[in-house]
Amino acid sequence: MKKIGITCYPTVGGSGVIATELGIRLAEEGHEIHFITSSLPFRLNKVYPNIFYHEVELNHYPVFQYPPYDLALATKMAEVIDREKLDILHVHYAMPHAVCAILARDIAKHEVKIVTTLHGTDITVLGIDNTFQKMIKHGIEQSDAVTAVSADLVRQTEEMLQVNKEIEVIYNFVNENEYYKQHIPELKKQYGIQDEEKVVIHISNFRKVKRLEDVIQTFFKIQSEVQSKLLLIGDGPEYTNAVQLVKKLNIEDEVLFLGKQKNIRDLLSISDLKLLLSEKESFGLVLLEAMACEVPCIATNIGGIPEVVNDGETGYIVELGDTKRAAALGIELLQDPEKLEQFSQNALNRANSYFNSESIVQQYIELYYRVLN
Ligand code: GMT
Repeated sequence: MKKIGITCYPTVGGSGVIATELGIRLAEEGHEIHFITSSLPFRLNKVYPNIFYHEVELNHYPVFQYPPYDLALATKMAEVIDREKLDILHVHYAMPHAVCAILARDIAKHEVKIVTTLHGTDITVLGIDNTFQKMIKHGIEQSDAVTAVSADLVRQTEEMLQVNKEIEVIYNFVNENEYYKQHIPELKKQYGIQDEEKVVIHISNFRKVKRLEDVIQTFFKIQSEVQSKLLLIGDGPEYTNAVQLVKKLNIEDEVLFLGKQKNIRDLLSISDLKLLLSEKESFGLVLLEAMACEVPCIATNIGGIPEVVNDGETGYIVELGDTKRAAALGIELLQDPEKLEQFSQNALNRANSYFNSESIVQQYIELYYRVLN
C-alpha cells in the first residue's frame, strides 16, 4: 500500500475527472489517497475510508494585492507530505501544480516523489504568452516522472520547451461502469425528439478553442439533409455567440441548449453522432466518453484527437474549419444504418481495449513503483 497525494483543479473538465477517477481506482486497489485541492473533487460522491481530502484554504490578507493561492497550496502540500508521510505526490498540470509540489518537497522533511501529468493546457498557455516558459520547464524537469495524455502532447512539449526530461504517454480513460449505452428511448421523447430523428451531440466548456460556430455550421448542413436535432451540452464564454448563430441560421427548433449536465451517459445514450471540432485538444476526453457509449465521433485533425478517433473506423477526422466535409461525412454516416452500427461497435471496442481503464490505472501504478525504486 502506498500513500499518494493528488492535486488537480477539481472542477475543471477532463483533467479534474481523470485525477479524481484515478484517485478512486487507486483507493479501490488498496492505496491511501490524499486529495490536496481547493474544493472537493466533483466526482467524489461516495465515501471511501481510504480517501482523504485536504482543502487549500485561502485567507484574504489586506496586505496582499492578490491572494497567494500557489503558496497556500505549496504550504498545504508540505504539511500533508510530512503529516501523512506521502510516498508520491501526483499533480495534474505543470503550472502551477508541479511548481508548487517542488516547493513543497523542498520545505517538507519527509522524502516524497513527484509525478506530473500534462493535460495540454500548459502548452496552450505558452502558445499565448511566453512569460511562464521557464517556470513550466522547471516544473517538468524537476518532477521525478512526467506523463502526458497523448503522444502529440509529448511532441508539442518537447518542441516548445526543449525539456531535458523523458515524458511518458499514459492515455486517459473512462469509468466503464459509468459510461455505457443505456436503452432509454423515453428520454428522446421527453426532449420532444421524434423516434426517426437522429441526434447529434456536442459537449464542452464552450471556450473559444472548442469552435462552437463550426459545430453549429456543420449541424446546419446536416439537418438540411437528415432529420435531426443538435444537443449542446455545457456552458461558457461562447454561449451567447452560439445562441445568436443558431438564431441567425433559423434552426432554433433544431438545437437544444441543455447547459451543464451531470448525467452525460444518458444524453450520449440517445445520441447517434458526436462532433468535436476544436482547434486545440491534447486528448478530448469527451470523445472517449462518447465511444464508450457507442457514439461515433467526427473530430478535427488536431493535437491528440487522431490518437483517440480512428479515422474511417470509429468516426472521421477532418481538417480544422472544414465544416463542409464534416457535414458530408456526418450525413453519409447518419443515412447508412449498417455503417452507423458498425462504427458504433468499433467505437465501443476501441474504448474498451485501447483505453481500458484497468490497464491505464496499472500503467500509473507501475510508474509510481518505478519512481519509488
Ligand atoms: O479543454 C479544456 O478546456 C479543459 C482541459 C482540462 O484541464 O481538463 O482539458 C485538457 O485536459 C483533458 C484531460 O486530459 C483533455 O481531454 C483535453 O483535450 C485538454 N484540453 C486541451 O488540450 C485544450
